[in-house]
Amino acid sequence: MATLTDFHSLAERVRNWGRWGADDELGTLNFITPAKIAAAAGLVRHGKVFPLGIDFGSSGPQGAFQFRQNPLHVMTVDGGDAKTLAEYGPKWLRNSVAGELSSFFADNPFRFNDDMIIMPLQAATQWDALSHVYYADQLYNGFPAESVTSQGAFHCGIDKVDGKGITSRGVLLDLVRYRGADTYLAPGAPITADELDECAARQGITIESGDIVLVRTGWWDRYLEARDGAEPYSGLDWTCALWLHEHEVAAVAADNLMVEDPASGVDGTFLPLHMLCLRDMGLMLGEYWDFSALAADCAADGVYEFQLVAPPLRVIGAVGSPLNPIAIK
Ligand code: UVW
Repeated sequence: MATLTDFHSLAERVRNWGRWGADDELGTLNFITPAKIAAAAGLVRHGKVFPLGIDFGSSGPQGAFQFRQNPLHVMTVDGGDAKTLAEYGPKWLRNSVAGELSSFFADNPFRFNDDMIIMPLQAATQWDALSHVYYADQLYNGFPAESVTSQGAFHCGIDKVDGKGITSRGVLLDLVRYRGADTYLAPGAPITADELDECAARQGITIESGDIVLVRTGWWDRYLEARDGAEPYSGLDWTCALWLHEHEVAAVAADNLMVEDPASGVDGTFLPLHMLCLRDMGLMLGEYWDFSALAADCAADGVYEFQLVAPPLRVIGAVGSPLNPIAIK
């Protein structure tokens, strides 16, 4: 087991503070250059589209933690309303929603349905913004922790990365096939940097500056069988921070709940890779992505690179965002 001293020494090696200027809030997304984006578009050869988002709804994976709930989808106007309110609305409630709707529906053929969703931004397929995790009272690039207020994050919010898209060359590292696992990686065996290199080599792929690396652990496939959000899993060992740093990876996403392995690996800390990536490196993490269909296609044609298009929602000051990323081959 590593110590906090080991953690701080790795933090020193991977820290990108000041690398792109004192005001920078993009972090490793700076590795995604215009040339990189143009080259990534050139990876589209067949017009095959793979949505990588999970369902947003009551069947989601939340429940393991009390502070996060599954998305709540609520209809605010529906077909029953059209019939009933047209007839009864004005009689029931004047100057009310019912009265307003009845005025839309009465004496004309126009009908519509509306809905809304209530959810923690971290409940399903998501990006963690750089303000999501920090330690020692500082966010990425030294911004003060108190700049994240009840009104949102004034620094390192998800809105700060809007200009980057986010789009780049995506590379899938299929650790399930690499380890020869059935459905998913057995819990208790963190993925090491050597395995990432060996997996890439076996897939015939080179990790390049500005890539967004997708790590398949098979956990999402396991979730769909077990329907248990607390299902144990394996993820990246905390020391993979150095691998991500040395390869100039722009962002990393996984098909599990936290990207990193739940066994911290550092005595006295929780989620050390989160702290190193988000706070020290300025590297965003994607969680609860679904790689099943993409992985099957990559195994079939042997091509593990593609254009990845993964824009977050522009929620001002949010510390994360839901999204439906797509890979295009
Ligand atoms: C935390 O780090 C608390 O959550 P997540 O795994 O969603 O990033």
